Amino acid sequence: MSLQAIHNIPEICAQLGITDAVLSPGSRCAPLTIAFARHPGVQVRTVPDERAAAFIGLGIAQAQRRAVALVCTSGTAGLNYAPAVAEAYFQQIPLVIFTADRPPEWIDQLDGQTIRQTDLYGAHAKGSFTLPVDTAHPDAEWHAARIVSEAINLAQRAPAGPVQVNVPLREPFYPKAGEELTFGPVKVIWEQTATAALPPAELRALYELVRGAERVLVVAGQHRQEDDLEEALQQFAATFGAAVVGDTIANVRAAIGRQDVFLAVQDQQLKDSLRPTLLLTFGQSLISKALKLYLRNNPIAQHWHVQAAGEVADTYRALTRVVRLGPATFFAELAAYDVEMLTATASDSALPKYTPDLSLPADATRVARPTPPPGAPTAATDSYVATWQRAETWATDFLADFFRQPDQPFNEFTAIQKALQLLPERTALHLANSMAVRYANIIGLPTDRQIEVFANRGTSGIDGCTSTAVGATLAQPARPVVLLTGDVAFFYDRNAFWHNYPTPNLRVILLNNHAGGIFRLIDGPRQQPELEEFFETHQPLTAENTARDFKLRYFAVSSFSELESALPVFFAEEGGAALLEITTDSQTNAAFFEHYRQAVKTAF
Ligand SMILES: Cc1ncc(C[n+]2csc(CCOP(=O)(O)OP(=O)(O)O)c2C)c(N)n1
Repeated sequence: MSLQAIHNIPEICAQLGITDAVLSPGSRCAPLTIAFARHPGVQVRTVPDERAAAFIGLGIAQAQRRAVALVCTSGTAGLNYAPAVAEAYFQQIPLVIFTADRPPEWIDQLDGQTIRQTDLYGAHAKGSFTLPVDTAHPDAEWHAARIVSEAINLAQRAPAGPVQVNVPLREPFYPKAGEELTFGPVKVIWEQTATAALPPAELRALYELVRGAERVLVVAGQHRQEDDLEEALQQFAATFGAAVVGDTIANVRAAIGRQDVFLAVQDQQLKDSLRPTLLLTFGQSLISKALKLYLRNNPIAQHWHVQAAGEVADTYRALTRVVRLGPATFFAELAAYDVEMLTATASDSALPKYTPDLSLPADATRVARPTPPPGAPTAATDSYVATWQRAETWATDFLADFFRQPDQPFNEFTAIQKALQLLPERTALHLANSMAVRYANIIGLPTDRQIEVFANRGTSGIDGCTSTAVGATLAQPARPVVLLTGDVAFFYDRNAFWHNYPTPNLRVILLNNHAGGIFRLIDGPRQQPELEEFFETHQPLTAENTARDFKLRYFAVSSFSELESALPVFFAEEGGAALLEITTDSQTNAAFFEHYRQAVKTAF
């Protein structure tokens, strides 16, 4: 049987822009493994635990902003990819997954390592293909190559995501001793993405609607950092007097970010004054429960979601329009249109008039629009923005005072606040589920250091947060990667380190409260007698042995003074991969966090 169709696979990957593959060992996958390992255009790494391998692949794809190939053997190997596949699906990260399989006649015949692999990931993959088993005929070889091109294009097409290619293979699997593999020549199919723009009439219609809206609020969901988006948002906000709000995972540096604090207060007057008439959203999920509930519970006249392609969620039960544009294009085009309007001649009076119903609900407090200063380039108002900014300033000041309090018990909330302040320049910050990402979202990040934030919020699993950070570390060895994680998430995913690739730029901050501390902080489990055994799941481990096993410099702290002395050495560039274990008590953490919650309420 010819294996040329298999040898062509890494060649097609390389030609279509895939530079990295993560392999896991097995014999059924040997032809794929050998082809990838010998192809000069793809960097391969091997990770034995497929769950970790797939999350490492996801971390690499995230960091490089392009698809990564995964290769595993038949049987449960591919099933172990499933958590990362689901995360990639909801976070829209392209993965091309090659699962080796037995030929169809041997499925369900009591052979080992054989399961039903067709469409293995079901609704959590964008597609599933099966390669032909016998590819000796030129048409079959062309068919196989075409499938691989189609799979890669599908994975990368917006919204990006995971795609499975099941590869049934018959023995013999191995080339003869000394046999050289040839890669191609093979035909690939390129898919070109057009940059979308709105037809002029529609752009004008949207412009008029935004211009007519009394209070415009932009809420950014999880999104990659993008300079052109940042710039477009700033222009848009300045032009229309819009407020821009985003969680840490939205990666919009100029956004208002302390909503977890000021929206937690019980002040309906404040909430009314912040309420938009037009809500514009883009990106994926929010961390801030306070913001999500606020938007759900305070009816909004119009909600537009801006997303070039793919399904759109009606997260706030208010969705009235979907705009099929990339967010950077949308915000830039509307801001630019405003400039055109202002420079237009009197013939503009012939423009069609729009009279959108964007009025505030009768019960909302109105905010007066100030007169723009003479000569101002736009007719925008800033008073609505100022209301949000005042809340932001209040919350920032409140937090600074709160964390400065003397005589605090050693607790993880304050420990994180201290650690985040010292993050190195250009850190890729990976926040594990669940309290790590929540604490960081409340506290906020230094704004002067170009920090980019990642979190597995597609499914909010605790099962691959470390592996994802390790993948980022491998993909960007010159960039500091800091993982902030709880102990259950950390010990769950220790196989993230179980491979032979150095990660000198990785710094893991482990918040070890010997439990799933979140369950003591949320209403429901914390009131139950089953809390400790069945929700928090107390565990006695420390990470010292893990650090020794995987050659991570190990720092252990259990007081503020120890933490403060350890942090600069821990973060220092020289020295290599390090793990800082911050040991706290979950009851103290819960009491301190409750103290914070009460302080917010009473301070406002
Ligand atoms: C795969 C998976 N299993 C279970 C959960 C439910 N869960 C959410 S948070 C959590 C505990 C996490 O504990 P830890 O990592 O110590 O962080 P902390 O709660 O202390 O912040 C669990 C079990 C999940 N999110 N993902």
